[in-house]
Amino acid sequence: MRLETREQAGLTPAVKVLDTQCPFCSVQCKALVTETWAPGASRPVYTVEPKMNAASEGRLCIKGMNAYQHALSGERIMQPLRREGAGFVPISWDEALDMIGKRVERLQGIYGRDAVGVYGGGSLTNESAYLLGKFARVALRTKYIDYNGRFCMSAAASAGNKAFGVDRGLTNPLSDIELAKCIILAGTNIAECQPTLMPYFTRAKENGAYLIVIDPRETGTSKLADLHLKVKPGMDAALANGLQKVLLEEGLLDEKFLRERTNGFDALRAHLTALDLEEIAGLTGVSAADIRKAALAFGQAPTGMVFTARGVEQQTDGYMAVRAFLNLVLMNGKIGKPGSGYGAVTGQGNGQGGREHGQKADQLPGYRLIENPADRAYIADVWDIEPEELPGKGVSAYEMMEKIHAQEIRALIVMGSNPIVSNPNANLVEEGLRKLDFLVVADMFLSETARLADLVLPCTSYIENAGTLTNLEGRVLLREASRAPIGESRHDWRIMGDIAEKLGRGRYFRFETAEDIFEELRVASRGGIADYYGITYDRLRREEGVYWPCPSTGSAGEGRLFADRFAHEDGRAQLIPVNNHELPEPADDAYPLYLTTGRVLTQYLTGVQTRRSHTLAARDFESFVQLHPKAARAYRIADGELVRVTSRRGSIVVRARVNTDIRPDSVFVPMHWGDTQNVNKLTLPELDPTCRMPGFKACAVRIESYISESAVGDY
Ligand SMILES: Nc1nc2c(c(=O)[nH]1)N[C@H]1C(S)=C(S)[C@@H](COP(=O)(O)OP(=O)(O)OC[C@H]3O[C@@H](n4cnc5c(=O)[nH]c(N)nc54)[C@H](O)[C@@H]3O)O[C@H]1N2
Ligand SMILES: Nc1nc2c(c(=O)[nH]1)N[C@H]1C(S)=C(S)[C@@H](COP(=O)(O)OP(=O)(O)OC[C@H]3O[C@@H](n4cnc5c(=O)[nH]c(N)nc54)[C@H](O)[C@@H]3O)O[C@H]1N2
Ligand code: SF4
Ligand SMILES: [Mo]
Repeated sequence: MRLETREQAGLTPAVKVLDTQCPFCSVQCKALVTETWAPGASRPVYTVEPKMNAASEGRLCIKGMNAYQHALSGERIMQPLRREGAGFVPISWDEALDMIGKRVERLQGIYGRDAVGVYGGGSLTNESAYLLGKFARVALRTKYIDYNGRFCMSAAASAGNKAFGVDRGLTNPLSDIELAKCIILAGTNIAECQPTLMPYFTRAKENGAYLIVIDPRETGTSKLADLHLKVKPGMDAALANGLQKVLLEEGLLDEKFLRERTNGFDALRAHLTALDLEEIAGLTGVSAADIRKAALAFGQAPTGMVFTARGVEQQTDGYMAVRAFLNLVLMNGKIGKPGSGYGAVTGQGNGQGGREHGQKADQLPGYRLIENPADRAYIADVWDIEPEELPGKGVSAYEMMEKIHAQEIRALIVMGSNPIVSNPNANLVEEGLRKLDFLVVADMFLSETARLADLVLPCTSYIENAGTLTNLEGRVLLREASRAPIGESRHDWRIMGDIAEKLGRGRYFRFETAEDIFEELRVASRGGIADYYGITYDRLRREEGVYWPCPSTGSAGEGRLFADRFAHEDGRAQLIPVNNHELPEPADDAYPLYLTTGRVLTQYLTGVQTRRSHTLAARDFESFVQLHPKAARAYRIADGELVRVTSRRGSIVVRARVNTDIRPDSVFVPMHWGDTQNVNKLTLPELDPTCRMPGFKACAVRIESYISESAVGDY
């Protein structure tokens, strides 16, 4: 007879440790989730502890600490769901896959292959993001694929590509931050959005760094600043022009660097000379004295770094606004050295890797271009198809929604996004998605978008799904998974393979593990800008992350870029004159306030996951509108009351938070809530002409008390 162990006999707790990584932001903090079954207990207890790794240095924020709660939530979808009337019925995978095969074939038969679109996300692992691009082009053979990163990284990505010849979030490793003597944080709220990075900035301050924050609001980040420039929403390009003008006037230029390593300074000089600082002060709402103070601090510091995030980038001039900050860095020669560089603070967990391997409308793996004949030939060879079989380029995320609305796209497969809440001009997006002949959503939960679907496919969560993710530094990390998929949920990459089989294209998608896919990705990215060829799972296990570009298994990967040359063919960076932005929708008598949008510490994106974590939901259960006491007085609104916020496109109702942290001419609403609190019902459909980024962060609104006039407070 076999003796029971003490654990099997229920005498000591059964303990299982899951070695994992937070599913949320771009820092990708490592964590250990421990599941303990006490003897006789009916459910396990979970504890979470941070795990040491180079980026997070062993920290975790409140979202990472509580992420396991959504993964283990009773609301997880356990089986494929088919729409029936107003509700859903569970069906088998066989039925679900059959349905996809038949509907896709029928719709493509009638309307052509491009009638089916694919919409991905920056939470997907590199393996799934890579495969999604291949799935669209090889299984569905459609040109329409794009992803939510369009709303996130596209402005900084195009600016990096044009200015430097490459786009990688940070040009320097995080460890360089403490070497910077002046740091500009423009439109980035690190304290709430990448909280575990804050110690890098506090260490820099301890080393004597001067910190400048550019944000229309006082935030957890600006509280650390030596100088806070409370810019008017959308006016960063003008502000950055002002900073450059002062550098020019004060002779704070790195002439040698400009001569030897850049192109385009003469045109930039002429442009800056013609600008007027007082006019810029008027446009930006920042005094000329403060602009001068900031410019001198940056220009005179021996080292310095500039970081931008969505405050600067989610504008209809996002691309040019980032270019303006890159001009500033280059004019002063502050790049490619220890403690000097630029960073676009990446957003989603795999916001970096998710934009490198083919989820974008115009892209093939390794940052290759779908319109470039050599790139097409290379990838066709890796995929074992003819180059002519590859479709051309499609359109950006929001433009796909317009094509859906116009019924040019008749079916959509969504993987890793909740577009009905996260797209601008959400009313039009919802109208469009309702018109689709066939909407398939792969998700862990019935998100607002999944609720509209014809078919919902249950995918695995971060603790079940192994794969690589690339953090904001360009460091590739391996997320292990030691928990089996719950219910009948399947990994995203498996779902794609299963659908491909039904479409008769299965032979291109027969992978057993995520590592098998990574092995193909390595080859597909080889020789591209984002070269992962030298990275293997084995190395990732041993080395706790490897930076790209990494062309060979012997290569260490590059932590700091541009020490000797930029990635353009001539090795030089490109400067460019940038116009002061004109807002697409200036405030006027009917819509007198600027609405800007963003994030709070406890919630993540459209909140589908964080609202299902009881600890996080309890902290911020509903949305709000932040407004200044002056605005509250003018529009007779009391703190805590319900307010209707209206733009030319729609209206929402949220609770007032009145405080002096925000400019009197602006209001702020977070993006984490859907339905009647979906701030994107208000935002603009206009896109940046270069990168197709929406202007999420500046449109005109009016506000009024929702309940009654009698609730007016006395300030
Ligand atoms: N807690 C939390 N963390 C997150 C996320 C989350 O949802 N929740 N999302 C992740 C993702 S995907 C992303 S992209 C990042 C986003 O990270 P951030 O870009 O840092 O976050 P946001 O709050 O969108 O915007 C940053 C700041 O820009 C300011 N801002 C608004 N308009 C303007 C403007 O016109 N100019 C300037 N200079 N500033 C302006 C806002 O007041 C805000 O404080 O965060 C990641 N981390
Ligand atoms: N007004 C306004 N709008 C914004 C922004 C803003 O600042 N203001 N920010 C924009 C930005 S930067 C971003 S990144 C977007 C993001 O917005 P969305 O793309 O909508 O991102 P999420 O809310 O993370 O949606 C992800 C969905 O995928 C599911 N999911 C999570 N992980 C996985 C996975 O591994 N596989 C699959 N199949 N599903 C998964 C989640 O449950 C959730 O339903 O929003 C943009 N919209
Ligand atoms: S949300 Fe970001 S900072 Fe917080 S634990 Fe997760 S990865 Fe780390
Ligand atoms: Mo993002």
